[in-house]
Amino acid sequence: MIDPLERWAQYGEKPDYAGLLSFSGTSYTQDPGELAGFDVAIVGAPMDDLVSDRPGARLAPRAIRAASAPPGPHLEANVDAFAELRVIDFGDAPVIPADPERSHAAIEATVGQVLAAGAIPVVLGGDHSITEPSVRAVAAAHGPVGMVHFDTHTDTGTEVFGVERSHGTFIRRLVDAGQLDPRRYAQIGLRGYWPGEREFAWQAERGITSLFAHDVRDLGIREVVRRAVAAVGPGPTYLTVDVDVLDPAFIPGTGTPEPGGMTASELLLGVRTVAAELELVGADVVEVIPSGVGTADASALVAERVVREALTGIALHRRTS
Ligand SMILES: [Mn+2]
Repeated sequence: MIDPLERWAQYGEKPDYAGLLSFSGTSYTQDPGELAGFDVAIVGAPMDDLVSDRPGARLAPRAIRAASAPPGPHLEANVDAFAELRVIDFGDAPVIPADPERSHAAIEATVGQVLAAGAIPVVLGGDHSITEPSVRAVAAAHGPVGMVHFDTHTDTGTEVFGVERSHGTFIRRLVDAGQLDPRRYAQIGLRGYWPGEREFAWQAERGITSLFAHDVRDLGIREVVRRAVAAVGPGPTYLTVDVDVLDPAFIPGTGTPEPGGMTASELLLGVRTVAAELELVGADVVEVIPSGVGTADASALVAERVVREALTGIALHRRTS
């Protein structure tokens, strides 16, 4: 295990731009035997072979790690997640360029190692297809999961350009395989022009809860999240955040941008609330295309804060449960 802070120990923090690249400067290991005792492990899933529009999300795990922030208490939630949780960076899954099936197998195996150690995996995508192997591993450990899914799109297609394994189909595949419980599944932030009647009919038949971007606008984020939390309820729950749920103003780099989205403020509060109120057993943030270096990368920066809000919520959840 490597502690990137070691050389700056007397200051209690290191400059974001210096030293080994790990999430928030946490300790780093690639040895599953060293995961014991950790509450959360960060896993990179750097693949974007299954995106239907703009590629580049394979570069996101490094960019999110580089868009870091100093440690300390969350000023609104009044909790320091890194003081209350033991968090480790478990490195990247050994993905294979241009071989999405083997990359998915590598992601499932690496997330499985985190779960076997009793830690919560937090996965940095990658295109949104990486949620399929990640949830598969989580369901193998915990049984079928509930889910809160922030996204512009439902990702419940049967195929995209005739391709069944895609960043637009993994939700249907997980529901059909029995790994995602549709009655404990809520989507937040839907808008735009896809999918169509057939997909929404399929969703309605299975009891999936759909909350749209116009619901966030008309009801407010607190009420929308309250409805999602009520729909999901008790039991193991997975959080997936496709950053294209944000308005492109907040996320200059993403695979399939759609105007008219949520603000960063709404998303960060929503993620923290979901993590605090539900029983999170896994999470991911996906579809970030880096567009700058370090904290100059606004897309990676907001994704880094999404992960921090999830960690803050997990810390709050453990205080009350
Ligand atoms: Mn998506």
